[in-house]
Amino acid sequence: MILHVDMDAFFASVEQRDNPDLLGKPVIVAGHSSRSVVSAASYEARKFGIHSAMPVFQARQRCPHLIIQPGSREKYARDSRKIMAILRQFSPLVEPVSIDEAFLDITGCEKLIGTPEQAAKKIKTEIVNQLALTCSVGAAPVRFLAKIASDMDKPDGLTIICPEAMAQVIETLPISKVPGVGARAMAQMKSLQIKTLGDVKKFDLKILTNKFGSFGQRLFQLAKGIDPTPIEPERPRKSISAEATLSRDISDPRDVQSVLLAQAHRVGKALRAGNQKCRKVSIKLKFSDFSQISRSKTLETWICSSNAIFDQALFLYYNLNITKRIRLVGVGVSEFQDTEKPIQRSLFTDQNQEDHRQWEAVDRAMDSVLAKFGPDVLNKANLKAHKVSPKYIGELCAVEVTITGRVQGVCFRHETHLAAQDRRLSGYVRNMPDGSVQALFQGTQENIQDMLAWCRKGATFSEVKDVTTRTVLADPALTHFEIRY
Ligand code: TTP
Ligand code: MG
Ligand code: MG
Repeated sequence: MILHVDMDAFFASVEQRDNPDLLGKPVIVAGHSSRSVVSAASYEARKFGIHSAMPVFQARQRCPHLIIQPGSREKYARDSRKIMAILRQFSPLVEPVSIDEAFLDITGCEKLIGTPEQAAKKIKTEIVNQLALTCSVGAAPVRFLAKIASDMDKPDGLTIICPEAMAQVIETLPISKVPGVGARAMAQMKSLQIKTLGDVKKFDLKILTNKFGSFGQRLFQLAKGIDPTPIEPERPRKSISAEATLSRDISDPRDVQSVLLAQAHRVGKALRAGNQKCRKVSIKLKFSDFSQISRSKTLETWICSSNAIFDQALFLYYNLNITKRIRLVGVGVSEFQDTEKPIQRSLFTDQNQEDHRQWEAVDRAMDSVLAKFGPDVLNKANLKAHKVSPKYIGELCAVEVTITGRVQGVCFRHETHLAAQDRRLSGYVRNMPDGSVQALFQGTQENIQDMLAWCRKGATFSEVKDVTTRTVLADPALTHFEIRY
């Protein structure tokens, strides 16, 4: 049997425990700014419809006497470690999956800890005795059902799905409760008239994989009560992410770029600290209307430099063509490999890879300086602001430009991109194998001249040696400015 233990209103309960004045009251843990979101809500606050991820101003509207606690991550992490240590007394197979929850495989431990019900009760008592906190426990023959069970009777719950009851639970389990079924999958579920996990069995594997890709295969198995994911005690981190709710909504791509850069730095630092490389980068954007979107990209190479992460994040961002105002920006990485493992390199020298390796060296040097002298000695690169130029008017001219010097790199291309966009230019920028950068600028004579002046000054971190130009025939089909890879 598998147990899943999840603390009740974790951050909020810790605050209530440490400050008895808060007991029985609607409490949330959140930043104090009106733009913050709720991290945790006490069960008293939930009666007002308040939940995690809800904006604080909305929570306040629902409950004017709401108590807002800033919280302390370190304190919660300390308690989390104590909880995991308790769980390890019950089974060697404990897999923490977040700060407040873990799976335990207790198969074969019956002699020591009793039936699943007895074990769950002992765990609950031990956590109350040692930490004065309650948790909810689910027990089931398979992992995903244990997690679902722990959520069935919150708070202070105990739900056991015995092998005989499994088929019935699956039959009636709302499909939205299945881990991995998000808003996008739900729309497809609706079109297939899948309401419960049991309904999935009406479809054959081919249809499911056509609709849902590899997740279709997993759904097919789950519907049959099979969850092959084992409980792995030292399960390595599967993803690292950093996100920020902004102090004001932004829409200027340069502002978005700056926030993406900051998040990419945070993620990159954590990745390198764990001696890992990743090959999947994702971004998450939340808009002023609270809708959100996320996109990810799997690379062919393993990366760990902040700039390589930033590069991919920017690529994803620009591909979305966002026009809405943005309130939250997040960057994440996943699909890890240890740095020590030999990494297959491309047979041909790829300029992007070369960039990544150079940036990785810069980042590692920065990490060690920061670790030694504190976070204030080095400043993050600030992306230059560019003035917005007059509107595009007049005849279409085209100039091919070659820029030499220390010019290649992620930032250079993207800053050139932004500068060209500001000047209403179409065309492209790309790295050349000889180390130079080639660009084509199309627009008005005046704007091209302005752009060339910008090129001579150069982007952040660059040292421009020479800018040569060649007038060429304009290509009216090129209506945007693009980064060519
Ligand atoms: P959860 O276990 O999802 O929630 P919870 O423990 O607060 O409440 P429940 O009783 O329903 O389990 O998350 C654990 C902690 O993680 C939570 O207390 C605060 C933090 N957290 C956030 O900071 N932001 C979030 O959006 C969520 C969901 C959790
Ligand atoms: Mg919890
Ligand atoms: Mg949890």
